[in-house]
Amino acid sequence: MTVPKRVLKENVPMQRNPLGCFQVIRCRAAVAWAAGHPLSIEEVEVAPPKAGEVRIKLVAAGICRTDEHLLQGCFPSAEFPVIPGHEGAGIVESIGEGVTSVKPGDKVIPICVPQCGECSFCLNPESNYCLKSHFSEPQNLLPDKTTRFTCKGKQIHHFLWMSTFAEYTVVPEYAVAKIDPAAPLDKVCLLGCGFSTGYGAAINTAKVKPGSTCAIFGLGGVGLSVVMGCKAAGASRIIAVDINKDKFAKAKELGATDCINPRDCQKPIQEVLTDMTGQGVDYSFEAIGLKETMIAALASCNMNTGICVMIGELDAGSEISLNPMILLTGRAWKGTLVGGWKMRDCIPRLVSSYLEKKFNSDLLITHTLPFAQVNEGFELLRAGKSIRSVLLF
Ligand code: PAD
Ligand code: ZN
Ligand code: ZN
Repeated sequence: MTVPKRVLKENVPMQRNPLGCFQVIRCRAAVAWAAGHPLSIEEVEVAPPKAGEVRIKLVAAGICRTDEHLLQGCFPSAEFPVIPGHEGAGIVESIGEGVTSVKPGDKVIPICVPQCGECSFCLNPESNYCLKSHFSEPQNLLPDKTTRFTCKGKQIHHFLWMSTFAEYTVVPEYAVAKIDPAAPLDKVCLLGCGFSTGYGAAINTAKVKPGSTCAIFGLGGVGLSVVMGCKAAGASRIIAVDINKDKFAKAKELGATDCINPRDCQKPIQEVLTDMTGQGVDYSFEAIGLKETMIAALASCNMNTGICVMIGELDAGSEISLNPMILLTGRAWKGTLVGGWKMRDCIPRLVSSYLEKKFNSDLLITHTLPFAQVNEGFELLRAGKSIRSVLLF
């Protein structure tokens, strides 16, 4: 019996069996079988979406440092084997029962902080932290506590409900943002995490004011997006800090006024920044994920009105010890998840701003690789040679 196949926009085949039910799709995915091992490109089975779920054909996926934390076994609550990846863009292939906000053929970005729209945090206009987020509910399995991925007879875990290092993935409807059909998916995939996180950390979390002074620790895809956000907010001095001087040219191109390598300094970087600015910067951002740079970023901002935003992720179980006097004089220490955006509402708007050329996140893409070279993408990240590598499926 032949399987009826309907071809959707952009040639996405809908995989239905003769009874009209969606079929399991066999496709390639990058599987991390255990921590500390390279990814392995495998043939996996991707089950059809259940009620309230969406199956997406990925077109492009960026590599973020958070995926590296996962591969090294440092991500809280992750479980192996797992399909990593959380910065992707694709096309809806099929939808489960009850899904109304997207349909097959729609261009989408899966979002790593969901927006259920119903919990008290989703209803709070000041918050983007949905109670269905991974700190509340592990996202190693889909919300019904089962996986849609199998490989060689084994169940494979999801990552943040995204698992974008696969040709097809299944995510809950409230973790999908529908975007403008004109958007180039190989570029706007960065809006799924890195760009939105950094840009939003400046605009939404710190609320950088015009004429202010900012310091950004770490000039990867996230930190450079903070530089772009500070510039867009009208900061007059943007000091970029990194131990890799090869990042400085891009930082300057994106708006940094000064670049500093702490290893070239005779004093601790917080003292250097305080000397440079008088009382410390108005806003500091940590986009690395190290205890010492988190403390240095906090100490670099003005002791009275300074705001320090923590973006980098520490290894699972890490703790920071701090003299509370550092906060007593009025400094504020804040964290941000994907830049404070309510992602289902805001990612489509950010995509529109991208299309209107209000920012150029393409400047963060240093490498474009075929999906099969995913390990090469991680090598470039580890060697400090890439900002963002985008994998194409
Ligand atoms: P990246 O590895 O591309 O960039 C990190 C940068 O930090 C590199 O340029 C390094 O050279 C630099 N660096 C390393 N050590 C030091 C040091 N001691 N002093 C100064 N600079 C240093 O990472 P990324 O930009 O993809 O991600 C940055 C962090 O942000 C990482 O911890 C990631 O997990 C986290 C992140 N958080 C969120 C969130 O929602 N909070 C989202 C996305 C990424
Ligand atoms: Zn919610
Ligand atoms: Zn990320």
